Amino acid sequence: MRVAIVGATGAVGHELMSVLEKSSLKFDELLLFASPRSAGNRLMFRGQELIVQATPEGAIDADVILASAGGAISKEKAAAWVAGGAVVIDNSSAFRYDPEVPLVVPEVNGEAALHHKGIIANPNCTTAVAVLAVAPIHRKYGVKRMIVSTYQATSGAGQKGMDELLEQTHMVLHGKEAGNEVFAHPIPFNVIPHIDAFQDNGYTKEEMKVVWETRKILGDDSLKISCTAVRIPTLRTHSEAITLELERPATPDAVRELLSHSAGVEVRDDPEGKLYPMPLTASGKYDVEVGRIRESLVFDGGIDLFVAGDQLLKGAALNAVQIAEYLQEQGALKGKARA
Ligand code: A2P
Ligand code: 11C
Repeated sequence: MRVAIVGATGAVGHELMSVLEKSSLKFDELLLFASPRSAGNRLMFRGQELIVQATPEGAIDADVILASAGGAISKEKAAAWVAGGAVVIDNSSAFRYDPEVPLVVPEVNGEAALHHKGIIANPNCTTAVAVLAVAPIHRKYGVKRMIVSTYQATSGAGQKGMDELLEQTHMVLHGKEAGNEVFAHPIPFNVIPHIDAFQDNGYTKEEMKVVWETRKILGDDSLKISCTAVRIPTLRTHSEAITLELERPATPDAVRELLSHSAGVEVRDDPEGKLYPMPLTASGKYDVEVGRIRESLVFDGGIDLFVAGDQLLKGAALNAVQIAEYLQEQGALKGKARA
């Protein structure tokens, strides 16, 4: 069994390697690919030095390809990777809305992965983090309407996003004016309600991804969802305030109890003890923290909550590796014979 990472030198690539190191996925060899700029770079994996290769034009001789080099690369190359016999687990948005491509969060709809035709899509990180908390509530109480406001870390824009936060904060602290290249405005000491391109309806693409992807993962096109996505000056972990209108009334205690048994979720909810989800505590964690669970003051029987999830992990690298693990556990991932 051979696994390849395309985009190994990026922020998600780095996390993919660290998640794979600890993963139960059985494989014999890991291949690393990035742009030609990184060819020849050496990265450590399980005590061994691996050499990064330039991503080839055509097929890659691997059984699983974890792609995290952006949508353009995935669009250009995924067909050749699939034709070469690999299962592609794609982190980009390139194929998420293709009805032929399953969009998978294993704790929620893992079974969908078994119906792939070569490509499985990993959701947008904001969606993945939200859906872990919302899916169990949806199953038990039926979500009718969902309103989300996000607080998204700079690593959502990759390594260059984190670099811009650190470099520009340093500028401000040394009395200089902050600039911006990655973000629409200077990010230090600011919040920016603009992630990805504005659409005709006034929402950004990031906000619409939450709408489209949550519906696809939960398998419910009737769900009404609205999102405001905001970039904040943190390094990692996306936080989200979520309001849910429900078909059947829930109580905060019942939701706390339900989520305390839900996979991928850590209930962190003791306001008196100053215990609630935060990037400071959620970063580096596999589980998504959920807290501030309370009765909605707007929707009778509805629920308000706050989540914080390390989006480089559950929103990207961890989810991708979990999909591969799930396929292997189900006997749906086999290495091919090689000379
Ligand atoms: P490189 O480091 O060589 O530029 P991030 O999301 O953190 O910005 O990372 C993007 C990842 O995608 C990096 O590993 C980057 O490699 C890789 N990448 C960028 N352009 C290409 C390309 N044309 N072919 C393959 N990989 C690419
Ligand atoms: C961000 N959520 O925080 C975005 C990054 O669709 O995979 C992930 C984009 C995507 O900027």
